[in-house]
Amino acid sequence: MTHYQSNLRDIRFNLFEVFGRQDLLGSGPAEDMDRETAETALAEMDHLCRTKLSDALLEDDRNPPIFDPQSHSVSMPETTKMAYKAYMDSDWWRLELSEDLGGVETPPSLRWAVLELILAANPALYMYSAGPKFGQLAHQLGCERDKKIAHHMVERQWGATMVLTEPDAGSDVGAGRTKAFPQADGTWHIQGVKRFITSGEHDLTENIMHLVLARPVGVDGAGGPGTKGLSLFLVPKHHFDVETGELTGERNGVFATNVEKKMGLKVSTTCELTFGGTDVPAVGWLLGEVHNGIAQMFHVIEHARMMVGTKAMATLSTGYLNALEYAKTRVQGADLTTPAKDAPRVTITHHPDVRRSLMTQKATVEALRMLVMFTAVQQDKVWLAGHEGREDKSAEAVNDLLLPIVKAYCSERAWLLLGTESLQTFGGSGFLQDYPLEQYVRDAKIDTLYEGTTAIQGLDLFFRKIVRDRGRAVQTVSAEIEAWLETEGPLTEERALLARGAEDCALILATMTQMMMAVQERPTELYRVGLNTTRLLMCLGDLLCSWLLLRAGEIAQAALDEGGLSDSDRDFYTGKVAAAKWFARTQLPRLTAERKMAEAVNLEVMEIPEAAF
Ligand code: ST9
Repeated sequence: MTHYQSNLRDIRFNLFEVFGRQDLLGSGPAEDMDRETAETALAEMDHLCRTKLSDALLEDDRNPPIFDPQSHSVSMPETTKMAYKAYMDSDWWRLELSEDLGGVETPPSLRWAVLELILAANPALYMYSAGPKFGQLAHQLGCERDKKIAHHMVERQWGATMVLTEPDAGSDVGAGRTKAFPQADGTWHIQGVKRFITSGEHDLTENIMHLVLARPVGVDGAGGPGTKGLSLFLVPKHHFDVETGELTGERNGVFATNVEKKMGLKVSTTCELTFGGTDVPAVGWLLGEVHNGIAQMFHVIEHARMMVGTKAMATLSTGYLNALEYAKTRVQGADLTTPAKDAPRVTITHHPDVRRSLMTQKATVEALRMLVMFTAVQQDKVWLAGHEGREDKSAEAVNDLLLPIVKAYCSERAWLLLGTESLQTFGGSGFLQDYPLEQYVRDAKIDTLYEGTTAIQGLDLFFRKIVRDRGRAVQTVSAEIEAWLETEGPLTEERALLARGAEDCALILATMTQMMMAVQERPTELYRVGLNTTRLLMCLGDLLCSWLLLRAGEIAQAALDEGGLSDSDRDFYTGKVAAAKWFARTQLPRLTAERKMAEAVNLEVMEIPEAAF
């Protein structure tokens, strides 16, 4: 039986009952993607995940890829190879591509809804299969040559990687030392060592296209210090004919020089790549023939941050559903109100603390799904505007604001709850490999780390997405929450909690803004801001999630009030109302305490000597 469990009912509820995505389907740019096709995509992807994609995740955790340092090659386990082939044969990855590259125009909200499924079943497969999507970027940003290469990347289904990190340049990408030397024929030779490269080496595809940040040498106006001096290069593993895409049989000078041994997600290779470390030069092309590397790479990073948040949510979803299934059958102890020694034993769902745990898991994962979907709705607006030849700057800014929250809040909440609640539901059995939870915990930890740690997301949120934006996007979202609070709705107690929570968040923000204003006078005020950036991110996550769940809860309450529901729908809507109330009542009151802590932050922790730690 597969480890993978999905909640299609909740995904459909979000898409169609809360966010009205059917209005985008079957017309305009998504003419070929009508509601029926969307439903088919969800159902078929779910079936594929259940039958062909999910088993490899667990099996190959125990049987990970094998690295041969002599040949610098990786042999992937057969199970993963078969699963990968099944996914590529299914063509569902084409939902992420535009029509001119052989894709099916699909609103981002539906794409992320479908991707949630594979990210729960086998996230490594998604990452290995992302080559065509990288091709989309090369097509979008590239010159005529790059567009040809992009077509090969899609048609020949090459793998691809994002290559930023170096041994001494992790969060600080601008410290990267890899160099790029221009050649007379217009190509570049790349030299340096890159680390932590996801999917950097494998034998799933005939070629791998590396998108590499490197610092040009001896070129006017390029190659300066920091991130702005980095340019982006397309560097293939194997040389090929640019016109036809046929491999020439020659190896390019980029080699895997290590594959990391990791805590989790073992089937996804994490490689050290050495460029130009032998006699064979690592030849690349400058993407778009412009020196604008970090901005170009951020197209990939933004997509990957959304992907990581969605992956975290998806893992918590399958984790919770596994825990729920176990709890419904696990008989242990008597009901708390029947203390007699010979009282009948009950399933653990009868115990208050198990109910607390299950409802916390349910409410959180449903909240995270809504956060992902709400963000994807902003992407829908940007996507639609693009197709109509205009820009939606407001939606772009709100999407930018939400991305660090999706990435960091989803990953922190998911990792924590998978360990403290989902695994815990199994008691000691959760520690065993008989159940998938111990692996989910290991696999999900990386989500708080890669694609920018939680600390980086907190800095990005405050300094770039709020201060630099002059608070416009945050104001747009808070106005939306306020407008909702002004409407009438049945969950009055929880609405009052939300109003209080919104005030607390506004006060945290005001406190941090005041600290910023005092920086000229006292530069160390920046430390006080820095001591609050992660707190702010998590608080905004709590607030947004509470609001979204309450919106869902009131829609569910209306359906219950209207009546005429099937048993399963009645249960579903009852659960939605309960989850909304639970989350608001357990999370929102904490915001007042967080606000007080934010206001009270002082510099003591910065002033004690390092040796005192
Ligand atoms: C990794 C791999 O961890 C993990 C898994 C990979 C899975 C791969 C599969 C995914 C599939 C994806 C396919 C996608 C294909 C794409 C499709 C698209 C059609 N937003 O503040 P400054 C830019 S990899 C946007 O001064 P510092 C901006 O251009 C490793 N842009 O930064 C800005 O210029 P300006 C992941 C942003 O102090 C410029 O950068 N590593 C943003 O120089 C400079 O900005 C990391 O994530 C943003 N939020 O550098 C690194 N921020 O200001 C983490 C910056 O003029 N570290 N830019 O606009 C950071 O993010 C740092 O904050 C830093 C700081 C490096 C940016």
